[in-house]
Amino acid sequence: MAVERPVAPVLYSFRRCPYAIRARLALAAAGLRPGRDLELREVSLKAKPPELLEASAKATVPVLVDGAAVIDESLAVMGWALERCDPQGWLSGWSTTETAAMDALIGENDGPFKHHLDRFKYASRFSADAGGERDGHRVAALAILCRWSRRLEPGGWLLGTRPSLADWALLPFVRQFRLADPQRFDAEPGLEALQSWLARFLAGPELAAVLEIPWAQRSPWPSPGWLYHLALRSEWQAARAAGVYRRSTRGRSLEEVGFIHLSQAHQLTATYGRYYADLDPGEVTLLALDPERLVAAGLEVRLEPAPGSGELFPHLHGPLPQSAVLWAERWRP
Ligand SMILES: N[C@@H](CCC(=O)N[C@@H](CS)C(=O)NCC(=O)O)C(=O)O
Repeated sequence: MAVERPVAPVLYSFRRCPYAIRARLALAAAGLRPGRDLELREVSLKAKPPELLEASAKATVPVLVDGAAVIDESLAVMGWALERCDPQGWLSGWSTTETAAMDALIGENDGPFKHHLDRFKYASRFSADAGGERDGHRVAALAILCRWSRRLEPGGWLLGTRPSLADWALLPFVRQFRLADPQRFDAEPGLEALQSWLARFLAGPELAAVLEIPWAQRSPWPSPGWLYHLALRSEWQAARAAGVYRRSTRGRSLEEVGFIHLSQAHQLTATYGRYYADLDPGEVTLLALDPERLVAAGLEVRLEPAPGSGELFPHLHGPLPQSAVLWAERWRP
């Protein structure tokens, strides 16, 4: 009798998102690994997969889907992970007063600090007077950092002699502040304790691990809800300039074949192996297509059998408009 395997939890994540980074830190600390204990789905924030939108209406990352449960706040994902296993005592072993201090620090980070950080780091998105206001937000964020720095004993952590949930939850945001101007951050007076606090995290293995594969994928997860085309990079670049793509497959045009060869997500690896494996992967671009946008553009996609195997492949009958392309990424076998 076939034994049904439990479906692993799914984590929707974005490599550079500080909220997703802190969730990954906790999941990794709990001993969980992508591929073994959970499925990691890297997303493009500009083109979120339909599965994420269906799971969580607000569709921010991270989102953890565990069976029927949808956890769509990074702190709750951290709690989910540490409830399973908290070997370093991020959450356990602290007094009620210490836990309240942790909550206050995280609240200050997620509230006022993040507010100023965004307006300092992404000034042009928030205001026309980018330059002047930007400095004001930097100063305000810096005042919070100085307060945090004063809490730290030299060589210590926010709540004493070992790192707690607060240190790990704040880390990606302080790192992001530093990344906006690393030299200035490192030379900032009054911040010495926090500078060495951050430097220790930056040199350690935990943060490095969740910024690398398998925790941080370089390309978005190919949703089964979308369609795909493997293109030669040079041909895709030429098409972008023209606004429309008219190649059918490698070495053949839409006019010669009558349609553009597409793949479903599960067919991609085999398609690459059959037609592009002799090329440097950097020469191949993966295009993710939104079937709804193709239909809206008056185009028809038919599932048709491939000669020989009879396997059904989607065929696009018409030129591919750039507007239907959700993302184009270097192919990563
Ligand atoms: N309160 C949420 C915030 C998560 C959040 O805002 N994530 C950003 C990326 S860093 C996001 O997904 N933004 C949605 C978007 O850009 O569309 C949490 O803690 O998980």
